Amino acid sequence: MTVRWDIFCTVVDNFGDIGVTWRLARQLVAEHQCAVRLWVDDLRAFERLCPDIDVSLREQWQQGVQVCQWPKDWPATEAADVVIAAFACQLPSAYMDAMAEREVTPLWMNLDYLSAEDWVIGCHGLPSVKYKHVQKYFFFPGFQAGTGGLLREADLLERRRQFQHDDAAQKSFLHGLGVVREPGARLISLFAYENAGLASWFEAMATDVCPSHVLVPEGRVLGDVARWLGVDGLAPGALHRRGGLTVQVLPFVRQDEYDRLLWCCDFNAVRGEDSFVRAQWAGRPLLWHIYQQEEDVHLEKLEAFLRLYTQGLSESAEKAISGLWRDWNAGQDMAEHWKAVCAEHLELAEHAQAWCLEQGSRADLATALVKFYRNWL
Ligand code: TRH
Repeated sequence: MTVRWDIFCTVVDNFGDIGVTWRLARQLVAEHQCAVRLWVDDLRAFERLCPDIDVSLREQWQQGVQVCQWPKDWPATEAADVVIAAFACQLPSAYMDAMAEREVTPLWMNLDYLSAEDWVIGCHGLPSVKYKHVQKYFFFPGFQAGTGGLLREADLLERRRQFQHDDAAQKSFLHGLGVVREPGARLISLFAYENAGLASWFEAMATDVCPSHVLVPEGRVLGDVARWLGVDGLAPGALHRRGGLTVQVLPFVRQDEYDRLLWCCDFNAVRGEDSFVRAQWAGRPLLWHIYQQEEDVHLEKLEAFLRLYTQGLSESAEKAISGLWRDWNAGQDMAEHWKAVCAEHLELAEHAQAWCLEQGSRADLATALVKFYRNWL
């Protein structure tokens, strides 16, 4: 029998909430033959990463997933076999009653935010609160054994490998975005929040003998880029040169295209949660702009990830990459650590591949969720 899943997503801000739940929904349908409804409260955010979405529809099918607008007046609907509340979102009370009224109690899980902190292992899979007799469980993504793993489609790494070995495919993909790769230039993608450290990084690239070509999808960091360039505003298609640095603004592309953009680049600056994971699957060195939280708790998450990620690196490569990440997340001068990262590029590139392979050898998050359900039954 087909297992029915309901995934609930409230878009707090940005694109991570919908980015993660949309990926998970598609994978459950495509690889685990589940029937999935994805309840989303903001279809406009969804439309940015999946332009096929029709924001006027209450219900629509996209890639085998039933996408439903999360209505203000909750309709009478039966609860599914498995219910996922993404990132601690609050389910409609009528839906919670529907869960409690089911003849067979559903499995109810909270899909949590990603963290490399050790406590995650101890909390993953534990019971959380109850609604009537319906028990909720914590499900934590993570990088280590004992966590729920990372979202990764079954064929992802093979598709990525083939693409990275196919110069013509990369050229044609970049061409479609209006990008012509300059011979010898480092190709860098930049997806970040506002960042005061950007000027020092761009300055370092502009004065470097090795040219850099930075691709910036439309988004929050563009204001800092425009300020550094000394221009009034920036829109997709804009291209500016300063010394050895070429800056090019790209449109915000659909999720699958964003993956390919990451696969093409020698270095990827990413942010939040989903692009951060996708950059790791690209197998290339990366820079993470972590989502800022109150009382700087995000800095502990940053350090926890660095502790794991940098294992096995030489002292100089570890210092270079950790230093750069800390500078970026503190909005500080990046010049010194950027130069060090460039000097360590070969080691960091090999390390990124090895990290990707190691993470790729673990069960992916969708498979882990399905297993959790089977074991719970
Ligand atoms: O948009 P984000 O900053 O989302 C954040 C984080 O998830 C954070 O943890 C959360 O608390 C906050 O939202 C509310 O970064 P993230 O997670 O990388 O999500 C971006 C999504 O956008 C990801 O799925 C990739 C996608 N994307 C595209 O589809 N096309 C693009 O051109 C780009 C740049 C991104």
